[in-house]
Order: sequence, then C-alpha cells, then structure tokens
Amino acid sequence: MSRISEQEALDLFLNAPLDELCARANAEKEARHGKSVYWVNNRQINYTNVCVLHCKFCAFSRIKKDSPTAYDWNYETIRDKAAEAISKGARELHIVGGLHPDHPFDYYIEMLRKLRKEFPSANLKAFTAVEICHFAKISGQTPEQIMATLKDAGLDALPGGGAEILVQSVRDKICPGKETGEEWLDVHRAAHKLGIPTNATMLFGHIEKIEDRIAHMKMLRDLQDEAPGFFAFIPLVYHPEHNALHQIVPNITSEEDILRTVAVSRLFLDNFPHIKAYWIQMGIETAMKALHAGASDLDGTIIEEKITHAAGATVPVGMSPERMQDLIKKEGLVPVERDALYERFS
Ligand code: V47
Ligand code: SF4
Repeated sequence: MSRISEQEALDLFLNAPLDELCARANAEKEARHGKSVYWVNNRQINYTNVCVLHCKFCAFSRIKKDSPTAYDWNYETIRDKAAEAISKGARELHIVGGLHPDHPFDYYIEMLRKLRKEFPSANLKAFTAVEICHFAKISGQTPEQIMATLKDAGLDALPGGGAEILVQSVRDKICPGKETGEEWLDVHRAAHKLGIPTNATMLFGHIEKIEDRIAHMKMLRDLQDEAPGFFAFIPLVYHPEHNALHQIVPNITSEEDILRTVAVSRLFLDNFPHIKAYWIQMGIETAMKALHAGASDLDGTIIEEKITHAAGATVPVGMSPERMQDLIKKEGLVPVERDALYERFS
C-alpha cells in the first residue's frame, strides 16, 4: 500500500469518523506489533530548571539562578536519584534539563561518564537536541563533535524533546530564540549518522493548526527516510498552567483531538517503529484508548517528572511495573518490557 500524503492525512484528521480512524490506525499498529505494548522501567532526572531561554509554553524553567524555586543539582544528588531508580529495576535514565548559563561542556561529559561507570546496567537517554546545540555554542564545537564525545562518555540515545512544532512560523511565536526547526532536524540527522538512536516529540494543542502538525510529521518522515534512527514519535499534550501562553491558550485540548493525533501519526509516520502514549500528559484513561488508536508504547514507570507537572499535570508520577502491566493486560494487550534501545525483556 502506498504511503499517505499530507493532504490525505489532513482529510483523515478532519473528516474521518473517530472510531474508523482509530480502527485503521490500530490495524496498522497490530500489523507491526500484534497485541504487544512496550513499556520501560525508567526515571526522569531533570538536573536543573535554570534556563537561558524563555519558551512561552514552559512552566518548568527559571531565568534567575537565585530565584527561590531555581535548582541545580550536584552530581551526588543526580547519582542518588539514579541509584534509587536502579534499585527499583530501572533500565533507562532519561536525563534532560534547562540550558544553564554557567556549566561548561565538561560538566555534562563528567555527568555521563560517572553515571555510566556507577550504573552500567541502565541506558542513558540524555540531552535533547536543544541541549546539544547549547553545548556546541558554549564549547565552540559542532553538534557532531559534541555527540561523539558524549557517546564515548556513555550516551546511548537522545530523547525527542525540544521539537515543539518544527514549522518555523509557529516556533517563532511559542519559543523565540530557540534553535530552529532545521537545527533540531540537523542534530537528529547527525545523531543517526553517528549510530545514536533518537525519538521525536511534537508539542500540540496550543496555537498550531492541524496543517502545522502534518507539516511537522512530514519533516520527521523525510528525515527518517534519509537517515533512519528514530525509535518513537511522542505526541506531547500542551499543559496550560503557570506559563506565558496561558492567556492565549488556557485549556488542555480534548480527548478526541489527542486520539486523532495519535491515530494520524501512526498512519502517516509509516517509517517510525513506535508511537508513544505518554500517560503523564494524556492521563491514564486517554492513554489506554490511545493503545487502541495506534500507540504501541506507554513509556515508563517515571518515578519523577517535573516539566509537565510544573504546567498543571495532576496525574500522580510513579507507576509500579505491576500496575503498568496490569493496565496493559486489562486492555486485552500484552505488556513487553523494554529498555531505551527497545531490547525486549519479556
Ligand atoms: O521538550 C514543555 C515539553 C518536553 C510543556 O524522548 C511541555 O522518550 C506539555 O520530551 N506542556 C519534555 N509539554 C518531555 C519529552 C519527552 C517525554 C517523554 C518521553 C520522551 C522521549 C520525551 O516537554 C519538552 C517540551 O517539548 N513541554 N512545557 C507544557 N507546558
Ligand atoms: Fe528552557 Fe526547555 Fe523550558 Fe524552553 S522548554 S525554557 S529550553 S527548559
């Protein structure tokens, strides 16, 4: 079957009855993965919230280092958080933070080197393309050089954050001054060529049009054709509290919009192995529906998460592996434990 065009994706999004759209995406998911749903025992480590950028949707960052709510963990704190996760069986440490104005590139190399040495069993999925560009800027190196050094220090994969909406006109409005959409794609292209797998996110449900979402996915599909290396696409549901976009977009989008986005992404991104239902942002109930609308991955146990919770998420963090597997089984699906590289453990 030939791949669907941008126009077809738009038509499906806008006009297909929801149940038919979800059933079609589910059939596509089942053709790839059967009844399997992947999950990972992981934790996020958001090592600092101090950031030189001021993305309008972000409620997590603090511009001033001396703000009472700013923090910048030392290695011991990061290590303790990693140790707690490993003691609970974590296979993935998802490490991302703000763009701190003071830390030199060596700080990040050492962070990974020490974590790799102390916790050899866990994958280090660390630093978004935005952080990689920041490290390049502060060190005078290219993103390729930065990632080659980090790979040598223990980096296993790049998370998919920072993509937001890759269409530049939207990006200019929601995160002025951030790396461009082209730059985000360049970093992921370079990562794939270095043998570092990555994910790709899309922050949706704010000021973007459906056409922007499809254009975003088209850029990702083209890059995956050219330089394969994406594991998963993760639709991120915009959360509206305590940020500078709140006045313009005060509400979270609807469940139908989330399910349509998941389903169309499964159908359009035909060269992506997985679509992730990020339950922290969708909520558990909607994430379960997403598992029947094209999603094949539930992400993780997530002992700690700060970015979405700063913006108003109320779902409690931390899901036991037992609960995660029970939830999947209750949907008539088969839980498959994985690591950040999609190695299977069940
Ligand atoms: O990059 C920031 C987004 C991202 C808000 O790669 C917001 O496996 C919603 O990238 N509302 C971080 N989202 C999360 C992320 C991620 C999550 C899970 C798995 C993976 C993966 C990646 O959260 C940021 C930004 O795009 N974000 N503010 C907000 N108000
Ligand atoms: Fe900084 Fe990331 Fe927040 Fe933007 S989304 S302000 S880059 S922490």
